[in-house]
Amino acid sequence: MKLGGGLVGAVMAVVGLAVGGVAATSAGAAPPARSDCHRDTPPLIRDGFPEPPLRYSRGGLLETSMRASIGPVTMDGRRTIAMNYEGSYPGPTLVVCAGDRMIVHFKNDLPDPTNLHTHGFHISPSGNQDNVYLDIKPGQRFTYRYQIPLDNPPGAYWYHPHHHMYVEPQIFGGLAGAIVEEGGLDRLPSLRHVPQRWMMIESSEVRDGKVLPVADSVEADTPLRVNGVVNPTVKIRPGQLQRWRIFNANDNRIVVLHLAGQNLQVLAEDGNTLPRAKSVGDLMIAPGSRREVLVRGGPPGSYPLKAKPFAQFPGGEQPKNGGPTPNQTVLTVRSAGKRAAVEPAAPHGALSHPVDLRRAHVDRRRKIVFNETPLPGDNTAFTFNGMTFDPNRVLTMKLNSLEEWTLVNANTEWHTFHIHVNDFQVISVAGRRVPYIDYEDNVAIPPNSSVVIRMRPTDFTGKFVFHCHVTFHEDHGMMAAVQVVRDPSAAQLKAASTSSAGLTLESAAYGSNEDPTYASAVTDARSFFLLCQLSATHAVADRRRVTAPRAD
Ligand SMILES: [Cu+2]
Repeated sequence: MKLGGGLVGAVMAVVGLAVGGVAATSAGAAPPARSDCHRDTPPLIRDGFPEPPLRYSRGGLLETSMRASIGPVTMDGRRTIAMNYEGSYPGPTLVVCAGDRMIVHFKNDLPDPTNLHTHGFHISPSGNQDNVYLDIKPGQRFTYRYQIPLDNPPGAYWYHPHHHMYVEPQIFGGLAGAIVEEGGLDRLPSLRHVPQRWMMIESSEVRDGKVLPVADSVEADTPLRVNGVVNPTVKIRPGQLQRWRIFNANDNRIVVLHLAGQNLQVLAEDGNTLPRAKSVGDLMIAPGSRREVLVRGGPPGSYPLKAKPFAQFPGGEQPKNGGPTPNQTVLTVRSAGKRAAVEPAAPHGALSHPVDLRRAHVDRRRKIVFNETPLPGDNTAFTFNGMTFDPNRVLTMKLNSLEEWTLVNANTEWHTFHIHVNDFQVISVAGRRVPYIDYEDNVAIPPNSSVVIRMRPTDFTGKFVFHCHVTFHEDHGMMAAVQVVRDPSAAQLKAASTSSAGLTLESAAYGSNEDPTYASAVTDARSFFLLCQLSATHAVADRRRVTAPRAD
C-alpha cells in the first residue's frame, strides 16, 4: 500500500493509524487486508500518469490523518506553496467500501477556520459525520467518525472544506481530494478488466511558486490541472478501452469537455450509475460534480481533451469581464503501440435500475429562486428567494416523504443546485423532461431557466444545507439550511413564504397539490447587514468577474 506522496504523508498516515490504535501492528504482524470491495476491482493504470496518494480501507475501516495547512506541494512537477491536505495537491484519494467506517483525524493548520464535507455521501449530517456546521479553528484538531451506509451507491465522491464564507478561497487554494467507493460498476462483467484512471480537475493560479489567493486571480483564465499537472499525457493503445472517473473540483468553473475524434460514453453521474450508457460529444460537468466515462484508443496519434470556451458569466469579451473561458487543453491522449487482439466491448444494455420518482405521489412542492441583488460598493448579494444564508432559518422535510422542487435561475449567469445527504432525480431541465432516470447531487441550472427535481430523504434525520456550487455564490449567501425530521410539527407542515421570517423558504403545504406562490424577492435587513459585513471581510469589491451584469 502506498500511504503518502512523500515522507511527511507516510509518517502522518502511520501516526494516524497509531492514534486510533487500529492497526495493532506490532513488528511482524500483518496489517488487516483491504476491505472486500477492493478485491478484483479493475486495475488503476500506473504508467507515470500523475496520481495523488491512495489510502484504502482495511478490514472495514479507513483510518487516516488529514492535516490542512499551507505549505509545499508538487504542482506541474515543481515545488509550489499551496493550501493542501497531507502535503498533496490534490489531497490523498480515499478508497472505501459501502458499510465501511471512516475515522479522520483532522488538524487545522490553516490561518482560518475550516471543516470537512464528504460531497455526495448519503451519510448522517450530524455529530462528527458530514456536519458542515462544525467550526474547526486554526490550530484545532477534530476526529470525524463516519459510518458509510450499505446503500451509499458505489462511485466517485470527493471531500472539501465547507466552512461558510471560506469555501471558495480554500478550494481554489488547493483543498480538495477524491473519494472512491468501490463496487457497483467495478463488478460489471464487461468492465471488470477495463483499466481506470481517476482525474481530479482543479484550477489554482500559480505565481512565483505560490498559489495566488482567489481574490487576486483572474479565475476564468486559470489553467485547469488534472491531478496537479497542466495537460498531462494519457497513454492508450489503439482499440484499448479505458474508464475515467472525472471530478470537477473547481471552485467555480463549469467545464465542457470534448475529446477529439470520439464521443465519451457516460456511465455514471455524481456516483449514480446511469440506467444505460449515454454517448455525448460535449460533456458538461458542473463544479462539484463527477462523471464516469469510457474512452477508446483511436488510431495512433494525439487527441486533446479540451475544455471548450464557455460563457458561464455572460457580459463581456474577456473572461475577466465575464466572457467565455478560453479553449484549454485539459489533457492529451496519446494512442500508440500494438492493437490488442481482443479488446473488451463497451457495456450495452441496462447498467442499473434506479427508483423512478416521476410517477410517484408528491407530498410537497417548493420553489427556490436563485437571484442576485446589487449591494452598495459594487457588491452583490446571492440569494434564494431573496434571502442570503442564515443558519437559523431552517426548512423542514419529513423523513421518507417525496418533495418536488422547482429551481428557478433568474439571472444571466449559470448557477448549480447541490444538496447534501440525499441525491435527487432530475425531472426536467429548461422545460424539457429528462428521458431517463437521472440521479445527481449537483445540477447546473441554465441562465433564465429552471430545473425540476424530486427527492425522498431517507435514513437520516438532522440538519444540513443546499446551495449553489459556484462557491463564490455559496460563500456570498446562496445557501439555505434544511432539516429532515420524523414527525414535523403542524407549523412545519403549513405552506410558508419568504415573508414569514424565520421558518421556511417558498413551500406549499404538506399533502397539498398546490404549487407554491412566489413572493417578490426581498433582501431582509438582517441578510443585508450580514452581506455588508461579508463584503468588508473578503474585499469582494474588485471581484466582479463572477457577478452577472446588473439588471437595468
Ligand atoms: Cu450560483
